[in-house]
Amino acid sequence: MEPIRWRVEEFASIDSTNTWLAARAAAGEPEGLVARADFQTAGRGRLDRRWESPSSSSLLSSILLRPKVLDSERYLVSVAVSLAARAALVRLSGVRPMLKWPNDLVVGHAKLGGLLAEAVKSPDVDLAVVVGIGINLTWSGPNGDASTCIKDIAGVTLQPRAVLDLLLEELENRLAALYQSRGDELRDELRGALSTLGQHVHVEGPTQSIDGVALDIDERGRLQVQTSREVVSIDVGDITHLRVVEGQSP
Ligand code: BT5
Repeated sequence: MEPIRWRVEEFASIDSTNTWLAARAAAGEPEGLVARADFQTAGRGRLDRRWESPSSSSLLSSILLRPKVLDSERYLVSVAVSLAARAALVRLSGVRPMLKWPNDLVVGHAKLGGLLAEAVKSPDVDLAVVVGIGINLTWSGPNGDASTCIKDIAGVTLQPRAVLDLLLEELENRLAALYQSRGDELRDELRGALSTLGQHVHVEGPTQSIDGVALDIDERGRLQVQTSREVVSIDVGDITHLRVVEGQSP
């Protein structure tokens, strides 16, 4: 695989790095464009949720990829970004966050960061995926004990750009693995990083609500949940409609 040529555009303030990058993707921008902002006036989470962060307290970034993978493996693109972020944080701070299915970086039960992946279709070019990531570095988030930051955990102040540069380096390796080995390596790394596995989960969706124990993810990234009656697959395609609440290990 040709190395990706990363091109980082930095902003003191922007509405949302995902919104900006999605517009560039729709206009045909090649993969590798990355946006990073000190502040977002309209930072977005999934659905209509907001992503909040005082200026210069977090990594707020979005990455444009045009992955040549099967539709069923597209979820591995944001998995690759989460795992790359995790590896970068370990190297810079010693903090090893876990991943909470489908899109959170957590330390214990506290949210350290989140991902927002959006597909952008435009004529005559490969499908684009914009993966946005927010990681709290020096501000512990809006939700008391339910959110946290690297400074509170490890006592170190990381620079957002340094985290981003290392994240992109780690991402390159994982994308190469994804393109070469059809995702097996990434799925294995994901299994080792998912705090959700082995936990009691309560999954709320638009039409159903499920309680059970998270057993595994399958090859399409679906969470396998053992309920009292059967094993239910929670589709990663529905992630924007689902909330997973983790409980105690069984
Ligand atoms: C996410 O959504 O976790 C995805 C967050 C993605 C943010 C990045 S920043 C760069 C890029 N540009 C954007 O506009 N977005 C991306 P979700 O799972 O829906 O979680 C949102 C919920 O997390 C909110 O409703 C709050 O409860 C909580 N929250 C908001 N800000 C937070 C923060 N800084 N730390 C921890 N939790 C936060």
